[in-house]
Amino acid sequence: MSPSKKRYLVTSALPYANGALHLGHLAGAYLPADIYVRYLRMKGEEVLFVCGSDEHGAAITMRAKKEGVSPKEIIDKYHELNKTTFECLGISFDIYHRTSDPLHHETAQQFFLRLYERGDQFEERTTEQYYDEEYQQFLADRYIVGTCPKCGYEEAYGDQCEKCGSALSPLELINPRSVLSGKPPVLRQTTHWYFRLDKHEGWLREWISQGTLDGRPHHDPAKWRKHVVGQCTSWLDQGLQPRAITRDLDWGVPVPLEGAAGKVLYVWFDAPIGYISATRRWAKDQGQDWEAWWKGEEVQLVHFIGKDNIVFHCIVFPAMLKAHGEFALPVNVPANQFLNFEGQKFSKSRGWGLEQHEYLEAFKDFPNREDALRWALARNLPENRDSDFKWDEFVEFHDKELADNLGNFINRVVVLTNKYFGGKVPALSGPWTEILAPVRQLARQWSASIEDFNLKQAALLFMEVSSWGNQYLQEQAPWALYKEDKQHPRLAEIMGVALQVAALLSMMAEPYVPFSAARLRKLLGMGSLRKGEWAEAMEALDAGMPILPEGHQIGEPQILFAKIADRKDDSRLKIVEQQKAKLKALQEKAEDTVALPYPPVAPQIAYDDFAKLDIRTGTILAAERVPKTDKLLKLTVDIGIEKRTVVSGIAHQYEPEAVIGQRVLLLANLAPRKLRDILSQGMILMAEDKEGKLVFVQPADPTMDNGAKVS
Ligand code: B3M
Ligand code: ZN
Repeated sequence: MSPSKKRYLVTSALPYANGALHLGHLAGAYLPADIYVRYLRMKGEEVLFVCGSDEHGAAITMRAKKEGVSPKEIIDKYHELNKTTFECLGISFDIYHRTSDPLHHETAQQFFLRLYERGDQFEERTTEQYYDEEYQQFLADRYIVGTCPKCGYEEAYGDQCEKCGSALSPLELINPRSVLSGKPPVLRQTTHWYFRLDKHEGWLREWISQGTLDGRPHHDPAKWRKHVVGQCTSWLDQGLQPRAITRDLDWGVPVPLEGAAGKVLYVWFDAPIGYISATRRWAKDQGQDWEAWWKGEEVQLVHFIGKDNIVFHCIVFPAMLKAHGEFALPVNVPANQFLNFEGQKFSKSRGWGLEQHEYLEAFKDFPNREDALRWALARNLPENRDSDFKWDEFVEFHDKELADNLGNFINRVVVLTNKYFGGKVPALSGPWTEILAPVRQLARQWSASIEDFNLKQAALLFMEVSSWGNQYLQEQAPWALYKEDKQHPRLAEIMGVALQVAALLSMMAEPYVPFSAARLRKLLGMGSLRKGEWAEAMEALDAGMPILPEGHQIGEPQILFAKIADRKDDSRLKIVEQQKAKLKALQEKAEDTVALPYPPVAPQIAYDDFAKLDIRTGTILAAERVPKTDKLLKLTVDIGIEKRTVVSGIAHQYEPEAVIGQRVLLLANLAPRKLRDILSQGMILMAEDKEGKLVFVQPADPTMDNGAKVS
């Protein structure tokens, strides 16, 4: 249990300073890291916990454009908001740095130059990229929108279609437009530096699958989460390619080379280096040596992130560190899956979810708001699968576990110790160490679970210790003995045991509910938690010594947790009800908008009316645009028995080449009509969705003959 000689450098993903963070972010990368470092500190380990704002990239400049302000105004605003919100929630970073700090620019540039000077890590490539002539600048992927080639969505971004989820490159977009000028961009040549990730594939594979580095054991791969290893393996299996690590942009860390004016480092190149510059800034302020935290055998680097950042932390950044040399690689990257909110994904545009600062604001009169949230999230962390935040569980976890279980036990211990012994810890007597054996066992499991990043399991073990305490008191019923004899010899043993359990709980509470832990310790007269106190307590118990010695004075009884669902005071439950009502309204609105755009079903017809329609299966053989029209295609359709010419109003969505060979259904006995001098002999059946998107209706089996009748 005693601390190791290791140095733990723990990081949480650097959030973009372009907006507020929601509860899913908190559960993903910040709360778990905080639980872990608070534990390490009380175990007596050397630990440094760094984070900060990611202030570069198109995420920031787009936001600035949207709000009509400078990028600097955006980062200053959201850096401050996120920093103070984390502080309020007790996320105990040693430093919350920012990548706009000149020290970061310097660190990132030095890093880049070191790789550049190695000669074999970078490659220069000249390619054609979109350029906005009016704004005279190259366009980042997010600055180009156009029609998705996969699904036809017209507002797809240059890197991704938000409608169908396909990853895209800007050159694939149909009818691309610049977000800046709204005009079609032109292609221009530009030169960039590419990081030769392909050269790192071999050792990365061994490192990920076996946990070996340079032929030596580095970490235990069995302790990495399966989904993390799985994602890395599938990436490696696809083969690593050189990746562009510079961009044409006027916001970011300038590329420190001659002739690179107007170019900056790609945000995902400089952001992880932010962990290093945060360490440097902290060390500078403390008069310490930053390198001790990044270089050498003792360094234990651990990255807490969400699953969307796995590849950058497990493949790209390790490759950068290795290419640089000297730096330690992460011993674990306990990436979390996603948290949903009442059964649905968080969505800023729909207003579904809750931001951290909104939560704090809504519950501002609730004295235990920080821990209530921390507990509800910790209790249900999305460690190996997505999990769901539910308001009813938020209430239940707080009231049943913190208030009824933990609060009740502590209250009994404090009340009874005051009553029987004037608030002084009695001399421990009897077989108290044996009685405590199951608790010590649970406490050891708790430690091991946290060290293995099973933080949710450790939360449950913490509650188990509290349940053990309640059950112990219930079974021993010291109140009955006291009634019998105020000096009953067993009272000291029972209360002595219960007090040690309470002392352990005050420490086990610290990583999860630190605000309550502090109040609990005050109640037990324990003062503020010292570094290494957990290890000392466990050693004391193992040596048959109590944590709270005889004669130690505890405080007066006090309620630790006011319930949310409190019959006498419904103010807290009311806030929860308001939150639920807000979601219900959103849900109803969403259901309405989905239902509306399609027309109601038309008036009934007789079967004979339907039987008049002669619909046949067919194939489009040829297609061409009807000159001087936007919408019309002239099609030649084979319907088995004959070929038909049909004019169809789909040219705004389908290129002629794209429809040749398309199977269709054709209404064959529609009276012919002349459109732009072409006689159209029939009509192709199409379905139209609420966005106006048209799709062909066709036989589900492609081997079906042309000419078959539909009825
Ligand atoms: N800012 C992306 C994100 O916030 C990015 C993380 C950087 S960690 C070095 O999800
Ligand atoms: Zn799409």
